[in-house]
Amino acid sequence: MRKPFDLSLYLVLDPELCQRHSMLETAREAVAGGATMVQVRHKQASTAERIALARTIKDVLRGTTVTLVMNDDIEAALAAGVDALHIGQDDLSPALARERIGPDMILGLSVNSEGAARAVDPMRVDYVGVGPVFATPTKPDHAVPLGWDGLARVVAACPVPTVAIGGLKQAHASEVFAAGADGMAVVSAICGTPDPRAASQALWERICRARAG
Ligand code: TZP
Ligand code: MG
Repeated sequence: MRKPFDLSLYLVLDPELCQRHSMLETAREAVAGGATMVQVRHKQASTAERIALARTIKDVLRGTTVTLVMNDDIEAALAAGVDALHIGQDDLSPALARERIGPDMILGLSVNSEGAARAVDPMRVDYVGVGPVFATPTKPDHAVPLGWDGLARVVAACPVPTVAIGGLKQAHASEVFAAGADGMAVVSAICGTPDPRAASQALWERICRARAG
């Protein structure tokens, strides 16, 4: 059985932006501030390094309901025993990923178009990351930004819960939820800020307000 998960405030860790605080410290502080999911996204690291980092974050998350996600690396996801794997359109197929991770690990997939959203198989994929909403220097090779209308269209075409990503800041919470997404994913709005706990708290408050309408 897959664990329940909450996409509301999804932190994606980036080693280059996490310089004032380590990735571990950023995760700890963000969770204290309200983050509901934490993704290890460390493109330059080896599988062994990703496993070690995920294990230390897993210790920090013990006793919470926060979902720990590994980006791309199936081997690291399995070895570290994380809750979820997140893959992109250019990674292995969701069918193959599901086969390798088994029935119990949550599987997330990035999509950038209505076509890709419609192609999502809800038997295999548990949630979708939709973006980028805006251009962002955090991911220089990102696809064409969707904007708010594009986000709403892609979200509407998705058969599973969605989390919006790409250039999102506190002030965007109401538009994210108005577009129908179930959560917002951020990198720079938490990583690299002087106080990741305060940044997460501020985002969390905006999200609660946005949800309340
Ligand atoms: N995928 C699409 S945009 C993005 C990823 C990982 C980066 C988002 O970073 P930021 O700093 O929240 O704009
Ligand atoms: Mg990927």
